[in-house]
Order: sequence, then structure tokens, then C-alpha cells
Amino acid sequence: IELEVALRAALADDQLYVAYQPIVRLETGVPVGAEALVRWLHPERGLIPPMTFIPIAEDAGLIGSIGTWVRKEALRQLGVWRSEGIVGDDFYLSINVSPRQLSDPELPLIVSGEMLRYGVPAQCVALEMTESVMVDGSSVTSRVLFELRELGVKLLVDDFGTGFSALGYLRRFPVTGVKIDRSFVTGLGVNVEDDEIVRAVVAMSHALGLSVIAEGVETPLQREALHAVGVVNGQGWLWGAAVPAPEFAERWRRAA
Ligand code: G
Ligand code: G
Ligand code: MN
Ligand code: NA
Repeated sequence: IELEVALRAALADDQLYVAYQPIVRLETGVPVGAEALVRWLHPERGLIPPMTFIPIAEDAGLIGSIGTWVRKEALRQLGVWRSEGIVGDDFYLSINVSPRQLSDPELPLIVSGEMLRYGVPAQCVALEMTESVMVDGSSVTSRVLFELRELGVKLLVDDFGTGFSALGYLRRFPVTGVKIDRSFVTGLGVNVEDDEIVRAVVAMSHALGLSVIAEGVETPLQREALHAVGVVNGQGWLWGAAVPAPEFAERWRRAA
């Protein structure tokens, strides 16, 4: 409850900011996009991780406001980077959306308005959702996903492989790609079972026409193992952690 009160104040007082982590082509290390990750810098407690405050925001009914703020801020920033020539048409921003946001029937209209306003084409936007959205989602959520996809936005399944669910939703929903959870990437090149899981995920994803992004890539060994099984894109500390917009632009200005 205490954190909930503080979180309401954080939204009002500019304590939230968005950090950007590059998503790169494994072969070259050149960014193809970035993931927008919300950060809360509390005036006394310092940085509070999203793993702590996102669940609180969900329970307190604040995830809608926070999600809206993050999405607008990220799309605004992408518009600025595009107009300054820091990134090009082939660079996309990937934004996390919670189940609650995807149950709002107005979301596709709102997102399309924001893209127009900030001069961002739909193919430069990805939305990341956990598979629970599709497993538990209502018919409204289903319609929202189809409408977003119709706009041209990419739809990615985050933390892929951790949900213990049947995979039928990959065919029923207009998903365009999966992000392999970092728990499977950690053991690559060392643990044969992780190698086999990732190999199978990649084969299935490609058979379904889905893109694959490996998360949490930290070592050259992991990068090589991913490349060997046909993964094209990755994200992780090997290339860079999430950083505030000015640092991201400084670091990647000429590459992206
Ligand atoms: O990189 P980091 O440890 O900050 O992210 C932890 C998790 O918090 C991410 O995997 C993501 O699922 C979640 N998260 C980060 N930013 C957002 C956001 O803007 N909205 C939602 N719903 N979740 C986010
Ligand atoms: O959306 P998602 O929950 O996957 O957010 C990614 C989370 O993983 C963020 O919290 C981010 O800070 C974290 N992360 C990103 N790259 C790495 C990495 O290379 N190693 C580890 N351990 N964590 C990472
Ligand atoms: Mn994510
Ligand atoms: Na993830």
C-alpha cells in the first residue's frame, strides 16, 4: 500500500523514465531495434526494479496509466530519433504491454493515433506480451490483437517457453515473433538440454513463420550457439544493458 501511494506520486512527479536496450543482429552486433523498459527512480530509495512495481501497478489499477505513459514516451522518443536521423526505417521499438492494456477495446485506435502523431510507421513498432495474454485472454483481447496486427504492428511473445502452456495459441493469434526467455539462453553451449530446447523452439518458430529473438545473451559462446541453430537476432548485456535515451542515441547513433 505504501509503495502504491508512492507509485501514484511517481507518475505525477516525473519519477519514471524509459530505458532502451538494443536488439541486434547476432552476426554483426548492429541494432535492428530496441526494447523500451520502464524505470522508477524513487527520490529516497533509488532505482526500484519493474519486477517490484509492475505487479503493484497491476493490482492497484495503475498499469493502464503507467503503460500509457511508457508507450507515449517511447513512441515520442522514436519519432525524435527518426527525425534526427539517429535511426532509420528498419529500426523498431519494442514496448511491453500488460494483459490489462490489451483488454481495452480502444487500444488499437489509440496506438494508431500516437503513431500518426509522432510520425512512426506501424512496422517500426512491436508490442511484447506474455503468453498468458493469449491463453487467458477474452474475446475482446483477441479482437484487440487482430486489430493491432492489421495496423501493421509486430506482436511478440515475451519470456517464451516459461509459460508451460500448449502452443496452439501461436496459430490462433496473429503473433509475429517470439522472444526466447533468458533462462534457456544461460546454459547454451554448456548444457546440452538448453541447446536442444532452443533448437526445437527455433525450428518450430521458423516453420510457423515467426521471428526469433534470444534474450539475456551475455557471452560470445551463447551468441555462437544461437547463431549455429539459426537465431538471427539477440538482446543482452553482451551488446548493452538498457540505458536512458541520450546514452542510447550517443552509443548507437551511427550504427542503427
Ligand atoms: O529489464 P528489466 O529488469 O527492467 O525488466 C523486467 C521486466 O519488467 C521485463 O521483463 C518486463 O516484462 C517488465 N517491464 C519493463 N517495462 C515494462 C513496461 O513498460 N510495461 C510492462 N507491462 N512491463 C514492463
Ligand atoms: O521483458 P523482459 O522481462 O524480458 O525484460 C528483460 C529483462 O532482462 C530486464 O529486466 C533486463 O534488465 C534484463 N536483462 C537484459 N539483458 C540481460 C542479460 O544479458 N542478462 C541478464 N541476466 N538480464 C538481462
Ligand atoms: Mn520484454
Ligand atoms: Na523477456
